[in-house]
Amino acid sequence: MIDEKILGFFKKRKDSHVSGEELSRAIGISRTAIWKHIERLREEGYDIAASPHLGYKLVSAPDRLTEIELGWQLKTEIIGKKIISYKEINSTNDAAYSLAASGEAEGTVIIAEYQTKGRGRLGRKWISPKDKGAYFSVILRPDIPPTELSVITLFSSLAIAKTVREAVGLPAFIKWPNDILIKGQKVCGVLTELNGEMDKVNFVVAGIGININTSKELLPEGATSLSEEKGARISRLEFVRELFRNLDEYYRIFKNGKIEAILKEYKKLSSVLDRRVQIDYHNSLVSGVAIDVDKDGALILRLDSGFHERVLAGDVKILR
Ligand code: BT5
Repeated sequence: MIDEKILGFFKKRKDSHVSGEELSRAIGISRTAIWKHIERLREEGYDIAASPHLGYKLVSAPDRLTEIELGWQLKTEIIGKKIISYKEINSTNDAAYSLAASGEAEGTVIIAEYQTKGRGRLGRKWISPKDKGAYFSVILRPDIPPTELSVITLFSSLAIAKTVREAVGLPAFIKWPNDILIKGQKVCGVLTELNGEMDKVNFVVAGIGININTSKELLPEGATSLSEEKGARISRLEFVRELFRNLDEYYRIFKNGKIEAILKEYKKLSSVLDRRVQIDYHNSLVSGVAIDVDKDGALILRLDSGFHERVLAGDVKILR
């Protein structure tokens, strides 16, 4: 809280100094205590200049995904109202799941700079190189039956693709159900998990892993990062803050029942629609032309027999 207050002062003053005296009076702790906090912030990567007559001045903040930096004037209504940040964690999805199970509010985000057990679907691994990407999970409490879980993946993917396009200027597409691709390479994956009963969802954890400043050598074959594609380092903080805003906006549109509007945008960015695909679902293969995504987030295939098949999950291979 004190670090937050000190940083708040710096940010309001932008380019001018704040004296130790003023900080001490405003925050209600001694000047020595202020100095100790400044030292701690410096250890965190904040470049804070000190001058004997003028006081302290923030020269630059680190590109760290901390609750203080991410939450600063974020102005979202639901997503990120509370942010809990870690330097290292096993999996943000696991942490969010247990918090949600003990009553944590909707919108809370768990984010980490490194995951020792980042997970994909079906027990697969999500490689999470330290300080390079963004790995976070959002707790949601939507009023939907479990069969509509895919809709959460759907609007999350759309928010990610839109952020990549607008904030970074790269041509991101969505590969149903949960991949974001740039030029056919995976830059982001979404892992949506739920806790519920037959007809009611208690909570959903939407986990997002995105490669931001990650070099290709650290990633599996067929993966890429925003910086590799852009040819420049990306501000992770700015990107993630913008992503929170877009997730917030699409979640609110979804809550207002405007799924058709989301689908319309989604379909424009789909890399599978109108393509011939093969889907691996629980080790059974089905192929056909992907012709639609319905309001539950299911993919509709036109099989060679002419029949339509509705697929709720699976791994898609684009054949042509
Ligand atoms: C996914 O699974 O794509 C969902 C990934 C979700 C990760 C986030 S990070 C925050 C939160 N906490 C977690 O523990 N997880 C979520 P799936 O469609 O099953 O894809 C997994 C496959 O993607 C792996 O088998 C690899 O082939 C590939 N992969 C692994 N790490 C990758 C990376 N960093 N970038 C691109 N591809 C990767």
